[in-house]
Amino acid sequence: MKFLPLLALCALGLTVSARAEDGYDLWLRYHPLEKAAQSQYTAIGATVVSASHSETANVTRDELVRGLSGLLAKKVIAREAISGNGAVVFGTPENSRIIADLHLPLEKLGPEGYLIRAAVVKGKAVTVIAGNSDVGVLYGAFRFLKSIQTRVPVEHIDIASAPKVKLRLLNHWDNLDATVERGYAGSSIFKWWELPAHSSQRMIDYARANASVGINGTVLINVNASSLILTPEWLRKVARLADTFRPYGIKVYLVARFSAPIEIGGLKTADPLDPGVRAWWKNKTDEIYQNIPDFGGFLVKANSEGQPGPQDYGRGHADGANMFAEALAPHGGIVMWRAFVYSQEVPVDRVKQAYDEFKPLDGKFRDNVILQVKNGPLDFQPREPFSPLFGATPATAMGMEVEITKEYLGFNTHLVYLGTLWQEVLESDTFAKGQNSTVAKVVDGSLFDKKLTLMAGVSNIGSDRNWCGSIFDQANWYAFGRLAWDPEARASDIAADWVKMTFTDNPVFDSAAVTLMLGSRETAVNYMTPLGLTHQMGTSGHYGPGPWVDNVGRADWNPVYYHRADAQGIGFDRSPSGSNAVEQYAPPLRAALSNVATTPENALLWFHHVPWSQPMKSGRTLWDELVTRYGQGLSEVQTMAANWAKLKPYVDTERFDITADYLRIQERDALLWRDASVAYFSSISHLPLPAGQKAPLHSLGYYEDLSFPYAPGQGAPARKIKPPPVDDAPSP
Ligand code: GCW
Repeated sequence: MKFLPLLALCALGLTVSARAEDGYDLWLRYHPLEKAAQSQYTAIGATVVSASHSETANVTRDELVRGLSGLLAKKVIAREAISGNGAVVFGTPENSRIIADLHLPLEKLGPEGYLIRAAVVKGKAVTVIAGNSDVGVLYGAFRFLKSIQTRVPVEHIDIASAPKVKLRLLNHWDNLDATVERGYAGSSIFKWWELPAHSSQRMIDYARANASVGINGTVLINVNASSLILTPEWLRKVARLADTFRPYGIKVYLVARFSAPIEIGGLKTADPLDPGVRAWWKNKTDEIYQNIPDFGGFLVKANSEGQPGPQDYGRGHADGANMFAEALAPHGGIVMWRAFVYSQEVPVDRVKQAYDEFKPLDGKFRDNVILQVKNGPLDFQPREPFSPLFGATPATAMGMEVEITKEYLGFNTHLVYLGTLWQEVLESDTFAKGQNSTVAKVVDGSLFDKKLTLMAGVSNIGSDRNWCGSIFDQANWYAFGRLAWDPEARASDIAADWVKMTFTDNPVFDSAAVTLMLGSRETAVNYMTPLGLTHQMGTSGHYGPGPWVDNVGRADWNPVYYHRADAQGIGFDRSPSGSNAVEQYAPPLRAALSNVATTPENALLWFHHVPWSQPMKSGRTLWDELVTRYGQGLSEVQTMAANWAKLKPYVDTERFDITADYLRIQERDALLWRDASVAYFSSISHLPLPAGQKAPLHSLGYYEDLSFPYAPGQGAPARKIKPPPVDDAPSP
């Protein structure tokens, strides 16, 4: 940025960073607050006080020193005793005399909660950050810094917070060769080749960022797993990472490939009831704990999409899960057993299959097993109803898995804030125990009084300098952590905090950026899959539109399976006259969803096959409404891009530009989605476009011929390569 314009902006009171920012610092930038805001915090002195030198206390101290000196633009030093007013004192009653003597109400905060309070110690005004464990205190330190980053007054601060969910985990779908399944931010951040000799600074920064939002565990490898990770050489690599993450309260977990006893153990079977197999897993688990004493446990994808599992031996999911549970129990480890199972051999509506499989197993799992259920019954679509498994298994611990990486939502280039999607699911009422039995209450364990609770997020982190492939995708990592801590938190509050911490505290910028984020998911639904349509993405890559696709080997991987459009209408009949998937929901919902008139329009085509002529709330017919929604999605992206352009004066060049460029890509893609979908469905409905709606730019054949063999995130090399049409072919 040139000198003169910068001066002019300063004169206008705008805060623009003169140096380019690449996003590496995430929401932990700690740039000096504007002068006016700094004067709010003059009571905070220049010392950080702790008597503890545990690894976690040391990183807490360093974070506070770094944060306070950055934000308040002054020299802050660490001490062991209070020397004057304004000290920030942190610790637990065990490691700090000062905190013990204050007799703070810490009992209800559990092992990871914190209390931040203004207090007077020996006549000096101080701020205390206390908890029952060092990690709780670390979370408190991040919260204190957040208060300043978001310009909350702290003079009379009195905040107590404890996580409502026990396991707040990232799931990496990272392969050992550094590719990332469904990853759009470069290659894996885990440099297995260099481990265990070298663990980079980036691993520390990764742990810091996770701890700052309360994430306390990470599954390091893809659920489509390699057994190799369980061999001695690789376990040493894992142990080095565990050592790096430990000070930040982050445990490591691994995926257990069901067939490992055969692949690396030399056994003839992996039958979970075979004594030799059970002994093998017990020994393997003991070996893991010798390397990593606080190892978290196993995540397992079994009998799903070609992965091996207990059903290969005629056994059930509970047999498989309990075998691991038995091996882990003596060490305090847990099993996360995925409920993402479906089979084309089963002639049942795919979205019913997980419930059919697991509902009868309720109560059959050991105490250290938790079922990990995707938020919706299908597969991380732009919109799905909540999975009917939530609320259906009172005797089984159940956690929720969401996808932070945007496999079905335009990868890293589309701006889609997922906080609103997850909030919509979490606040859905399952009616499992009458009204207000929300999914959040299943997830936080309060509905069925469960102690083992879990939120898992499929990571969007990669080797890109900005971590997530785009600046706004960082918000999804941030929001995941916040919602895992408190599943009843509001997506709008989270977005507002993130914007202030990531960019600036300028009300003009903040309100425009938050508005952009809050509308973005509905916009994507509109241009991709409006009115309850689902899984209309092209084969394999899942990026662009492919509503015509009907040639993939298994029926339920084809978009035509899901939209079921014909000359009469469109949608999947899941009412009692159709697949009757509605029966899996509790009675009041079941009744409402069985009927077109009482099904929310945003889920209409998920539950019903509806005539094109059906009148909608807008007064339009279904056909006209569908076409209108696609167009609306496109025009909303155009508005997003125009609104972002207006924010240029408030943002550093690099972060402004990447976002502006990506919005242009999103606009191009929204047009493609709209035109391709309208072209295809017109060919089925044979109806004219509603007045004012433009004809697609190209013929249907043009769109059908597009192919994107190199779309990232697919892992395996492209199966079919076709040259793109010569004219203005979009690229993925
Ligand atoms: O959505 C599908 C993805 C697969 C993924 C699978 C799963 C890891 O397309 O890439 O595999 O879900 O969740 O297991």
